[in-house]
Amino acid sequence: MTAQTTLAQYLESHATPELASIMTTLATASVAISHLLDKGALAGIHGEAGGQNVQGEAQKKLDVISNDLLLNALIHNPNCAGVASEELDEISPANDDGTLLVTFDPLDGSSNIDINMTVGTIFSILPYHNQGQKACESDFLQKGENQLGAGYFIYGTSTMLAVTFGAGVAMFSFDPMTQTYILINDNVRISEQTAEYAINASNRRYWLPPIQQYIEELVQGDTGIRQKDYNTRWVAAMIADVHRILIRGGVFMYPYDTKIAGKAGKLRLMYEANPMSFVIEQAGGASTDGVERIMDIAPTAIHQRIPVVLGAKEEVDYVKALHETAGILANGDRV
Ligand code: FDP
Ligand code: ZN
Repeated sequence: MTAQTTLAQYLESHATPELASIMTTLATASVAISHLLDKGALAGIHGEAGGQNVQGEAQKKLDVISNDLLLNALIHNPNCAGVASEELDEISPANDDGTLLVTFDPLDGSSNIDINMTVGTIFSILPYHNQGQKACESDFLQKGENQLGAGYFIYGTSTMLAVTFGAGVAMFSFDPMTQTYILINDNVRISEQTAEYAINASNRRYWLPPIQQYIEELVQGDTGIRQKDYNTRWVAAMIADVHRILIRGGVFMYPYDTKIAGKAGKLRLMYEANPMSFVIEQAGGASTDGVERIMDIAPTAIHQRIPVVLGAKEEVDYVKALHETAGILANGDRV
């Protein structure tokens, strides 16, 4: 039997001591979150915050508990200069001498908790350059290109971790016996082609013409210009849809739509789009808002939303080409 590589051993040779330390903090918090999810209804964590559990005690929603766990752990890590969470309006400064900033979505797909379906924690690690000063929101507003590390913990039928430090993607599986993450693939790759796509088609009438055209072509399958059949998969938790793509390929879209005026897509640039784009690109895929590479976009606000098309490179490039041909920007404006 070959020796197993633990996350700690992997980090020793693939990450700086600072990044390794942040990753260890994130992994420890993920294990606590995973245990709470295992207990499910018995832990009184289902339902809305502000409600009561079966013992009549005040109840917190699990996304709030996960946020608190991650935040408390990170701000006590001396390498962490600041934290931004999808759950909190304001960023949280941590240690002025830290060299790293962390953003996270504590529980992506949280509407899945009550139905016992997959959720996960997405994280992104950025450099911090203003040592000696308290971190503020503008320190976080860096392009995804600057990320030093990113990935996700997925709490599905088993708990897994996918992570990149800019030299490929590694995947780990949590071993409940030893309570450690074990390396299962040190070079995750996704195919440039696919016959599987993920989109919430109920928004169809609100999409821009290039996305309408693209999905129409896929739906026509082997009777249309793509000349092959496509299959749809939609878990409705980005984390699960992206994980599926890492495992067996595909393309995921939450494009711009006109359903709510002034809302530029649903997903968040700093907590969802950038970290997932880093992972997908490092596995050989591509990621765009329809026009620009997501990791080239300069953020303007910490909770900024953005359209997302990511996964199999050929499909992502094709969607980009459709926008170009139509002369349409990712936000619906004309070029
Ligand atoms: P959720 O609101 O449950 O956190 O983060 C947004 C997100 O989930 C994504 O994970 C998911 O892909 C998307 O919303 C699902 O949106 P729809 O309900 O509009 O399909
Ligand atoms: Zn989310």
